[in-house]
Amino acid sequence: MTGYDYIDHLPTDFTSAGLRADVRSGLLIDPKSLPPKWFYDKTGSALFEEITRLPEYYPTRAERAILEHSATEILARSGARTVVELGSGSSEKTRLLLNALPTDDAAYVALDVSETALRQACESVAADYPALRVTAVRADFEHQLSAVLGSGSRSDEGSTAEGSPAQNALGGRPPAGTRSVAGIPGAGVPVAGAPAVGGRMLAFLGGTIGNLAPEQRRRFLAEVRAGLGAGDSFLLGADLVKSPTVLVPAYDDAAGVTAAFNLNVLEVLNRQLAADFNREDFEHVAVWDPDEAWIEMRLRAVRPVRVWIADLDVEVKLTAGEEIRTEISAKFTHDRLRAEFAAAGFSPAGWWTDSEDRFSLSLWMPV
Ligand code: AVJ
Repeated sequence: MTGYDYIDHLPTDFTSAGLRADVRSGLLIDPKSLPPKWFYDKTGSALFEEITRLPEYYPTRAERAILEHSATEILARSGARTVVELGSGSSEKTRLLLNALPTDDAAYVALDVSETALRQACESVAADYPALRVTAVRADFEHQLSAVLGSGSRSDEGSTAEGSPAQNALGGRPPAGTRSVAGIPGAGVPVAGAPAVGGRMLAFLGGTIGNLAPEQRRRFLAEVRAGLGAGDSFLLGADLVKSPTVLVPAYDDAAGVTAAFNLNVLEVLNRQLAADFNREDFEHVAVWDPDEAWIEMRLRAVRPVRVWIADLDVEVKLTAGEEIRTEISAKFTHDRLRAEFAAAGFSPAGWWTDSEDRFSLSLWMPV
């Protein structure tokens, strides 16, 4: 196997249409907010990679330590031959999971919204794991999971409507001759990302689940559950509740990288929507909300601000001190995760933390 297959599930106007809708529903009402997914343009993705190396930002290192220690055990418990990763980004930590896959007849499917990130990651994974079947799927995991996973396990094959390419991306074997040429989008062509035997382990690493508000999270877990069948499993990386003296600096580092990451979203709006935000008008704020158990990142106007968003033909006004919420990053306890997964129809199959109990990996099976 050389190269990788590429499937694009996103409409071509995904970015512009989604960003416009989010700006309308987030900045034209009070209190103001923007979803965190717009952080990750080229600059934002590079700044995030820099964040993961900061002394204050422990989650990436803690998660990597768990994977280094326990990836083999996790894979053995899951019984998976296919790893499907949601929000794969650079796929860097994922390699620790891939190392633990069987060397024959195994597959890796990476899902991300960024074509650049997907292609870079899958190209290098395919080069370093020549026996692995690698598929890149450009999709929004919050809204397109059922299209990507199909509904239920592959043992449902034949009993469910799997005729449409959109439903067949990862589930079953493709009709002969329908594999796309490696690296070339195979216009609507079903591509088998999964081998015929062995379960699929859906991996959602990094603590990104913390970006979802409780109701969003509930819907997400329900969709994951609906997409998994017998033999499949879900591996979650989740950051744990701890002292604000550790949490707050992780989101407000001394070098100001997180501040630059937060402020960069204004440049995204300037470029994508022809807005005229001036980043000097805002300061980075990170606060711990103990009732919600989440970190909130905000951009606070340091003076009265008027911004013209040309593409939307609207003006946004902020008073001095007014804040735009740009991210929530929820932190969890073992009990909380167990309760939410039980409510979504999962049973626990494993729990691993780093030596300082800062971060968790947990494995769940559909009931
Ligand atoms: C990529 C969502 C896991 O919430 O810790 C890092 C993003 N924001 N610093 C997180 C982030 C500020 C990160 N996630």
